[in-house]
Formats: sequence, C-alpha cells, structure tokens
Amino acid sequence: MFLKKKKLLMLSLLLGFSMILAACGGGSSEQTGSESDTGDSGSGEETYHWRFVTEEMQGQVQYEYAVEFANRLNEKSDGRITMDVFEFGGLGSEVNQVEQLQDGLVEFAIVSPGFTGTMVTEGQLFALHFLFTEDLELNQQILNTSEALNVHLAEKYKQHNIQPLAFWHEGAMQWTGSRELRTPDDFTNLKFRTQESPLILESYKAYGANPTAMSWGELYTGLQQGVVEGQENPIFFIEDAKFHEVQDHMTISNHNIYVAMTTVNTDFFAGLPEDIQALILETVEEMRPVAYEIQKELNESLLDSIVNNEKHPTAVIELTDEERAAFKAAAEPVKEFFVSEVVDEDGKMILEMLEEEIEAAMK
Ligand code: 6CS
Repeated sequence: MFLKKKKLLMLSLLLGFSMILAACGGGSSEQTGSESDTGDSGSGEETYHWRFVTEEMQGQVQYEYAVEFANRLNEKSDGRITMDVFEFGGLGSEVNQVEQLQDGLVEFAIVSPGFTGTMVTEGQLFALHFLFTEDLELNQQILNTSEALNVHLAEKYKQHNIQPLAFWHEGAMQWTGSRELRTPDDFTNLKFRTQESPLILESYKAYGANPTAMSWGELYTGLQQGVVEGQENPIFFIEDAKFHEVQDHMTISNHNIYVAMTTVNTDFFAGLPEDIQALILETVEEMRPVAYEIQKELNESLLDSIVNNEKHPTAVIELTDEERAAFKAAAEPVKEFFVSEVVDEDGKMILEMLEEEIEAAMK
C-alpha cells in the first residue's frame, strides 16, 4: 500500500485539476444530460465523462467492480460514456469521498454504509451482528430484492443527494486481534478499530471492547503500533491490506456481512437523458452476479495465504455454533438500542421489514 503513495498523489493532483474545472463551470461531462437537443429524452450522439470513486485499491473488490462497470458502460454506449475509476486514498478519507459524491465532484461512488452512520442513521442497521443469514448467496439475493433496502432505505439516502443503485456484499466479516478472540470476554477492553458509524462502535461496546473509529488508511500502522489491537473485515481485505502481518490471531466469526452500495449523485442522475439512465441501470443489474463472483473468488483464495504465511504467522480459529451463540446473545441489546435510541418510526419499520424479508428468504 505504501508503495502506491506516488500514484495516489498523482490521482489527487488529477482530481484537484478537475475540481477546478468543475468550479469554473467546465463540469466533467461533455454533455450533462439535463437538456438534450436531440429529442425529449434521448442523448443523441452526446459523449459523457464521469468519475467513479471507490474505497479500495486495485485488485480489491470495489475497485475491480468499478473498472468492470466502467468498461461495460463504455461498450454499451459505443464509447460515448467513459469513466475514470479512482482507488482509495487519492481523494481523502472514506468520509471525504461521500462528501465529494454529495457535492457532485464525483458522479459515482462505492459507499460503505459504515461511513454514513451519522448522516443516514437508518443505514446503520448493517452494523447489527447476526442480522443476515449464514448463506452468502442468499444474503446477496436479499440485498438484490429487499423493498426495505432498495425502496425505503434508498429514499433516506436520496434525501442527502446519494442515490443507492445497488446493495451488495463483499463477503462475511471476520475478526483479527492481538489476542485470541473466541468469547465476548476476550473483547474486554480490547482497543478495536471500527468505521465511523456510532452503531458499529456500540456493537463492540456490547462485547466490552474499547472501540475507536478510524479510516482504513491508518489501520495497518494503528495495529502495528498498538493504537488499536483488533479489527473486522472480510478475508480478502485482511490479506490484501496485510493486516494479518501485524495481528497474531484471526477468528472466522462470520458475525456479519460487509455491505457496499453502488451510488450516484441524485441530482446528476435525475438530469441525465432517459436512454443514458437506462444504460446505467442495465449495467447495475448485470453487475450484481459479477460482484458476487469477484468477492467469492478473492475471499476463498486468500484465506490460504493467511493460514500458510510463515513469515507472519497468524493463528486462525473458527467459532463453533455454541461460541457464535454467545456473541449473538451479547449482540441482542444493540438491536434494541438501535430501535429505541438511534432511529425513529421509519427506521424501525425499515429494520422490521428487512427482518421479515430475511425470514421469508430462509423458508
Ligand atoms: O475496513 C474498511 O474500512 C474498508 N473495508 C473494506 C472491505 N472496504 C473498504 C473499507 O473502507
């Protein structure tokens, strides 16, 4: 990651330049699509150039998704739509990226709800441990079809100029720690890194940990220097970001799934000609199984590289059903906290509807 600093600086300069252009009225599209002189809703021969920012690096799920998304859209539009895809880091922290999307400095972004918790409080439901099933494929189907998420939660984001086009997951979440994490007691006073959402912090307080929010850009050094002693992420991310090099233990806990959203700036999308909107939505649909396959392959293949790493050995354990049940019981009050302290009636309705959808999917 540190070898890529020069590249990130280049990206940063590049974006700085396009921001200046945007501020001068140049924008990023040759045609913004708000008006077309070729018909009521068609785009004619107009060309478009957009920015797509991700929270990950080359070779990681979000970035590979975005590149494939951009390629498909380019092909479908016969080359009229081009996109610059940005790795994480060049445009600031994950939270900065959300702001850039809202301000229209980038048109598209992959956003993890964990970075929007103070703004869209309802989106924090993804922080609830053991909410989804243990079947990753089924979980993806639920994310694809859920009315609670795709209609009601999406509406909450749209009010902030963030339009979720798809909810998808990057695999099951696991823990790493400077000590073995097998029971809730093992979390007592553990300095645990989380994303920004207050409910994620609450989830770890429920286990007795001492959680701290931090960007993942700081996490390797944070773990190495003992500023934090544990973290959660899917296997592919733990391996690729090399967190296992500075953590002696990993627990296959499957306590949650890592949800990501493909998002677009709401005003920008509304201003596009209908045929261009249709191409984007078609691409979003096509990408659902692609995203699933990318994460599956990376999560499955990279576990071995953690287990067999002799230079940086990591003891890997898997929770038994009984051990998971102890965490499940400890996590239960967090759901009550979410409903009674964090969200209003709408948020409660969204969670209840999602729970019903999950239950129905399991039958
Ligand atoms: O832990 C994080 O914050 C990062 N984890 C993943 C899987 N993607 C991006 C995110 O920022």
